[in-house]
Amino acid sequence: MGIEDIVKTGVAIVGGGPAGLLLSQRLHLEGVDNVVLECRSREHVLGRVRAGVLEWGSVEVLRDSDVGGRLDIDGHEHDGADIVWGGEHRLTIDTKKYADRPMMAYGQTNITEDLYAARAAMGGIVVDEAERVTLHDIDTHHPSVGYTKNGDSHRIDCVFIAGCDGFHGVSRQSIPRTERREFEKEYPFGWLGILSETPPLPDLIYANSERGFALCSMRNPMLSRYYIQCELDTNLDDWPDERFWEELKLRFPRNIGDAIVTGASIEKSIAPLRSFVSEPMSYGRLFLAGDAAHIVPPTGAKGLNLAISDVFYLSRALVAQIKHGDERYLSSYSDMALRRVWGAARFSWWLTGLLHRFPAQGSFDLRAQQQELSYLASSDAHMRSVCEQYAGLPFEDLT
Ligand code: RFL
Ligand code: PHB
Repeated sequence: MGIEDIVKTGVAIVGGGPAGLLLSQRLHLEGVDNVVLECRSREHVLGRVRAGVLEWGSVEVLRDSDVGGRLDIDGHEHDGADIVWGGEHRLTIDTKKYADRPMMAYGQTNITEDLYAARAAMGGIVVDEAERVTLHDIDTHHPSVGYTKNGDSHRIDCVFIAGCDGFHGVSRQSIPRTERREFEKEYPFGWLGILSETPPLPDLIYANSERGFALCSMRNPMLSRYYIQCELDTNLDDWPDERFWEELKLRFPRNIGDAIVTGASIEKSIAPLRSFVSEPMSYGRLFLAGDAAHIVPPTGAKGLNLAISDVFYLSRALVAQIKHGDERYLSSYSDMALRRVWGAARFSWWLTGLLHRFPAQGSFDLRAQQQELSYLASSDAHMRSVCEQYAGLPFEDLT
C-alpha cells in the first residue's frame, strides 16, 4: 500500500492519554502546531478508571493549561491522607501542615475528558484508532511517524516526536536497546479496585493490616474508589461485590469499617504493581513523557503527577527550542525529568514496602514495619520528609 496522505507538523505526539493530550494543549496555547495519534477509541480511553490524587503542582499546571475550570468546581481539596495500622493506630500525612500545600481529589477520567473537550474547542488534531503506529528516522533532523486508519496509510513529517504512549507503547521500544538502561522491580501482589456510586469516607485512608493493604479513596461526593491488596493470579469472578466489601472492612479498624457505605460496583479491575524507569528519556528527536518512560506502584499516587511534571518540562523545552531557538531546556530535559522521576520512584517503592504484606515477610520484617509507622507518628522530622514527598517535589528550572 502506498503512502496516501502526508501531513507536516511541529510535534507528532504518540498517545492520547493525559500526558499526550496535556502536551498537545500546552504546545497549542504557545502556538506550536502538533498532532496526537491515539491507538484506542475515545470511548475506551475515557472508560479507563485510574488515578484520583493530584499534587498541588499538578493542579497549577492544569490551571495554567486552561483546563482548570471543572477541576476548581468539582475537585475536592483535602489536607493529605491517613494511615491506619495494627487495627487501632492512626496517623495523618498532613501535607497542608507540614509541606504548606494541600492535595486535590479529582479523577484521571475527568482530566482526560476536560483535555479532550479543550482540544476539540481549540481545533486540535487528535486522531483516534490510529493503527500500526511506527516511528522513523528519530536520530535524524527529519523524523516521521507512520500509521494506518481505516486501511489507509498516513505519514506525519515533524520536527520532534513526543512518545506519550504509556508502558506498552511503541515509542520507548523505538530507541535502540543498546541506548537504553532499564531499571525494574515487580511486586508479588496486585491491587483489586472497585468504583461504586456511594458516598466516600471524608478522608483518604491507607491501611496496613495483617490481611494485607487496603485503601479508601474518593472521586466525588457520590463516587468512591476502594482497593485491596490481592494475589497476582486473582480472578475477578471470585470477587463478587459482597466478598470485596467484607474483606475491605476487615482490613480497617472497626469504627472505620463500619462507616464505609457499600453498594453495587460500577467498575472492578486488577492492577499488578511494578516499578520501572527507562533512561535516558530522549533519543535524537524523540522525547518520552509519562508512563512511556516510567511506572510507579500506585501506593504513592505519583504516576499521573509524574506524567504532568514531565509534560511541564517537555512543553517548556519544545517551546524554547521551536520558538526561540534556545536548546538548553531540551538538552537537559531527560536529566531534569529523571531527577523528579527517581524521587517519586523511590518514595513509591518505600511506601509500598511500608504498607503491604509480602509473602516472605518474617516476624522481624513485620516488627520493623510497625516500628517505622510508630516512628512516623511520633517524629516531626520524619513526618515533614514524608509530607514533602507525598505533596510532590518542586519543579526545577535551569540554574
Ligand atoms: P497512559 O494513560 O497509559 O496513556 C497512554 C496512551 O497511549 C496510547 N497508546 C498508543 N497510542 C498510539 N500508538 C501506540 N502504539 C500506542 N500505545 C499506547 C494508549 O491507548 C493510551 O491512551 O499514560 P500517560 O498519559 O503517561 O498517563 C499516565 C497515567 O495514566 C498513570 O501514571 C496513572 O494512572 C497512575 N496512577 C495514579 N497516578 C497518580 O498520579 N495518582 C493516583 O492516584 C494514581 N492511581 C494509577 C492509580 C494507576 C493505576 N493503574 C490502573 C495502573 C491507580 C491505579 C489502579
Ligand atoms: C485513587 O483514588 O485511585 C488512589 C488514591 C491514592 C493512591 C492510589 C490511587 O495512592
